[in-house]
Amino acid sequence: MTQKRIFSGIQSTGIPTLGSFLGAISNWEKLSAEYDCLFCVVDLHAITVRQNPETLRKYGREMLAWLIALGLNPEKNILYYQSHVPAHAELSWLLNCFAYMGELNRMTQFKVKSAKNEENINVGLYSYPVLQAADILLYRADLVPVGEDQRQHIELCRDIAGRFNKIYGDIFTIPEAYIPPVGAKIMSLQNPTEKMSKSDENVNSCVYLSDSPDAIIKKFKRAVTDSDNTVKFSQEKPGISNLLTIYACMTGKKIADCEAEFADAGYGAFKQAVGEAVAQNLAPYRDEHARIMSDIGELDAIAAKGAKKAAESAAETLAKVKKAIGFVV
Ligand code: ATP
Ligand code: LTN
Repeated sequence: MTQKRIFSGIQSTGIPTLGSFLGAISNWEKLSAEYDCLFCVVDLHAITVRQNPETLRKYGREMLAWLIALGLNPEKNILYYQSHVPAHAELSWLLNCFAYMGELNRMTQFKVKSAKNEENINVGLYSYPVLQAADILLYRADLVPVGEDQRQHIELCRDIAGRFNKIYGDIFTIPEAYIPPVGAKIMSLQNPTEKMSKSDENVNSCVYLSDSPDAIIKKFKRAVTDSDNTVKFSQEKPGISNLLTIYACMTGKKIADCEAEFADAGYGAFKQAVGEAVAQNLAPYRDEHARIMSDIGELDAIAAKGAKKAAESAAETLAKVKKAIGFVV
């Protein structure tokens, strides 16, 4: 039996955070043992928000190096940059003609990002989920491991694929989202009702994977909580619940056991313990990232190899799609 396939992507808009690590990349690493995987640095998506050219290039390479440092073996998984495989943009155009404006108008990420970038609500930002659908459908992915914020985009991808298949026959594989039971939405340390996001302007909101152990511990000490001083998971306590989730993910313990562990501790001791657990867990990855970044030639060679393999697989789907639509072949 052939292995089932995974596709997932991450934007090169900054240094990955503890949120992208727990919500997505750590699961990519776990699932990669059983699946045939493609992991893509989605730099075409990144330019839906204005980017400085040098910074975008730097973040692109850094992101690829993070994926490798976090355990995605380039010999076993296809790792590459989206802009290196033109089929993504090509299928995206075709799918634009099968996506409805009514659907795109409902996308939460579009609403949030347009509110944050009022001066640049571009068409790319609007059709972003269509390009995302193209990413997934090109490779006939069965499973798409993402954080909670991406659930709506995967639903839309399924809808577009189903609509296309209904007209043209069984062309696309309809993918499933894989959203982890714990850690699917890590919240900002400064505003625990908002998602931790690598493009947040407040650096204290995020733990970046590149942060030193000292910086990580300081950020957790400053984390916004409440005045009640009991370590309990509840809707009324978003800050503490977020810290409990992070601690549970880092230690592999159940939330209830974490609550019990800190039942008699104050917030100070709890925050210190969470900070230490995160700092300790992330330290080896940071060293590995530095090692990988010291050989850009090798990193670029990995990306080139990945793009070649991805392009071969994408070409098969694209040819089927074009034939089905009725282009002269
Ligand atoms: P940006 O801030 O540039 O929009 P982001 O940090 O929100 O980026 P990405 O890094 O592109 O998002 O997301 C990569 C993957 O990580 C996605 O699957 C996303 O759902 C997941 N992810 C991102 N942030 C979090 C978070 N705070 N909690 C859980 N999962 C997350
Ligand atoms: N939209 C996602 C990144 C992304 C993606 C994808 C995820 C682009 N293409 C395909 C899964 C599958 C984000 O904002 N994090």
